[in-house]
Amino acid sequence: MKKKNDSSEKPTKKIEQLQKDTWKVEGSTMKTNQGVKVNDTNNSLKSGERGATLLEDFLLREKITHFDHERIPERIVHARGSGAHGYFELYEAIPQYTKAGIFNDTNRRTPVFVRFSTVAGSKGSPDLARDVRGFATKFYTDEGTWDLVGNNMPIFFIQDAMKFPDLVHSVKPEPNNEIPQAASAHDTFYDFVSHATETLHNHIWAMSDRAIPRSFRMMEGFGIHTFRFINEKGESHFVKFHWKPKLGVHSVTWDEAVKINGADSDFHRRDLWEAIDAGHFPEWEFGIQIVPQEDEHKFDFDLLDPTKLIPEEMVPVQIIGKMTLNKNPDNFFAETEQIAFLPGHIVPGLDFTNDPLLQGRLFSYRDTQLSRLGTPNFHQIPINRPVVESHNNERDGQMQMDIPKGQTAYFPNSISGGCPHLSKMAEGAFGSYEERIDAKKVRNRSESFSDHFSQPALFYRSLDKWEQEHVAGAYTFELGKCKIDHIKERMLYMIDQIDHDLAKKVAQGLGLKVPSKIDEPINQSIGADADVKKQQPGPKKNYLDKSPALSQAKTKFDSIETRQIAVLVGDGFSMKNLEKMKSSLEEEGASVNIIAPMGGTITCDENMEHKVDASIMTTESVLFDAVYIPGGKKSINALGENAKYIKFVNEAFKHCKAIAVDGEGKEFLRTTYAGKHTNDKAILVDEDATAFIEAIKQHRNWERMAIAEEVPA
Ligand code: HDE
Repeated sequence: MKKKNDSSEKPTKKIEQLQKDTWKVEGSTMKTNQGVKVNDTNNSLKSGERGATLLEDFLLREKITHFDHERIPERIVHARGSGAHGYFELYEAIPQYTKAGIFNDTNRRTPVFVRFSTVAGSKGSPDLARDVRGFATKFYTDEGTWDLVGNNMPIFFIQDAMKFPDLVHSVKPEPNNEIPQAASAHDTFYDFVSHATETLHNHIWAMSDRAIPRSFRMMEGFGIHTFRFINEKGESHFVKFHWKPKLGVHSVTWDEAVKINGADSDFHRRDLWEAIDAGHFPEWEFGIQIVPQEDEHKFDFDLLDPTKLIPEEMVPVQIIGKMTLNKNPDNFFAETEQIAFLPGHIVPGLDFTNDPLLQGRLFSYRDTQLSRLGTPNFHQIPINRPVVESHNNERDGQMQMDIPKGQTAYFPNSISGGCPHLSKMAEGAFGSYEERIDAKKVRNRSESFSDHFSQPALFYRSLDKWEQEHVAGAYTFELGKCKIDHIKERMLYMIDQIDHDLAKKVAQGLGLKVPSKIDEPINQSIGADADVKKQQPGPKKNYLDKSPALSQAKTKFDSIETRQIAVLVGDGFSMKNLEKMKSSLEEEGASVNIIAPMGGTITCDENMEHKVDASIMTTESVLFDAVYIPGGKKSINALGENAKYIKFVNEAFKHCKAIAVDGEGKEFLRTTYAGKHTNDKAILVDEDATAFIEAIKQHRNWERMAIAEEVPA
């Protein structure tokens, strides 16, 4: 293991520097942007008390003009996002693979900023849209900034950058009426997906529970493309990057997602903010899948094809580090909105591959920042600055925020002693892997990219029964929202290529039949002169029966940290019971919320007042992970008088959540659907906190799914 610099003090200072408050409000005086003290910011300058406003009012003009220009263009995709600061720590140095400092010094704490996002919706769209989530990490390393701009699914929809505008235009609101917002369930998207079969793998992931996460903190992250590591000897290894959340991978149900969007459209944003604010810092372990250069062609798929994953059962993920997010931004706009991620930001020891999607991204992101942030100097915005000094001969441009000194802005020069001077590779300069290239210039797709059905089928086969049910439900919902029959039928044909039972289920839900053939060519995402036979999706292969790592049923179920527990009470609840349950839940890191008929305070059976967290009229069952109803006769009578409490518990039952009652709570339970199923393992009557905690750890009791359907939505 190499120790490049002394670590413990310096890196912490860097994190502080990056996370420090540069803006102090306390004790400050209001001044204009030119530093002039202001004595009235409430009234404009007028010709007489009731007269016209004067053009000379520079105070008014500065304030209003700045306000008029407060918005910048939102991101074309990934507009809706939330971010946080944190740091990355390395468990194990890997000099055999890469010379990158961040992967060689276990004493470093590398500052990071992470932005999570949905893809399709506008900036103000709700958090629980069925969508892929962006998972973009900026590592402020000692050798320069590295951006790992990934998603929460390990593959992408398309294989070539050329198709990105088509994909995005098809999923965005339809251009004639700008409907629907943040939703893929419409004709143009399925028209595209059903004609471009390469999309089917990412599409089935988008139909799975991965597309409706319980929390950003409970999502995996993936770099998706195959990248390269380069070591000191100049040797290359292929690498795929993984983030594994410490809290496991968990999702909500579709019925909940729809309701959460109404009850709290900031659900994910709030969840991340509140967890960090409360000191429950989210953590992800960092993993790598390594493929030696000589094994490039060993697989049944092409490593350069971003619609394919390498099953973990074939190449294990080696965990080598951990990321912790420990600080919310001070200002959403300055940090989360203005952060600019570029897949082209890499550091020595890393390199790209010829993945044609990655290659296109290397162009696109710089271009997008120019239009979004309006200047080639976007790297000078505080959140985008590297933590190391940078010098070169780039000058001027809009919004130049530095004052470069000296007579020279060119290289070579003698006037400035040749500075800034170049570095040798041995001194840590960036260098590309010297890949041999000897090829014809062509515009087509490699035949090795033509297997479009094997991996969607592997994914579906690897899911548990309840996950498969959710996938079938999602396809049925999405296609049910489409209006054009030939698109639905074409899509059913495609699903049939993935899995026959799945196609039958979806067809039944749609009231249609699975067609046995469709127009040729099946894949129409090809050039006009392309050899159709070559471009057809190849036959479905079965190189692995199942990949358990793809299933959320195999995730971690060992913590209730940050889980939101609703406690339903009226005046007169049993304080003894509540206190006992509350302290056990809080000891495990859960958050206990008192939900009473009204806000303010509520009185327990020992005549003490307790603070109410939310009145039943202002909250919803879908915002919580589990429900507890303590005894107390008067309290239970009050719950019985309010239909919303019954709805609350019925919904918790429908969404397969843990429900615990004690004392007279049993009587209330009888008035709900849950009362009919007390043999359910996540419905706990008069049991102690340990049993309830175990049930919450399981996230949901999916065995309840079939009977939960009885409960009206
Ligand atoms: Fe992006 N993508 N993308 N993308 N992408 C953007 O960049 C683009 C792709 C991803 O939180 C934009 O700064 C093209 C793959 C994330 O700020 C834009 C292509 C993956 C984010 C853009 C892709 C992603 C973006 C919009 C095909 C997963 C949000 C604003 C060649 C590996 C980053 C911006 C953030 C953002 C273009 C494909 C992930 C327009 C042209 C594949 C997480 O430049």
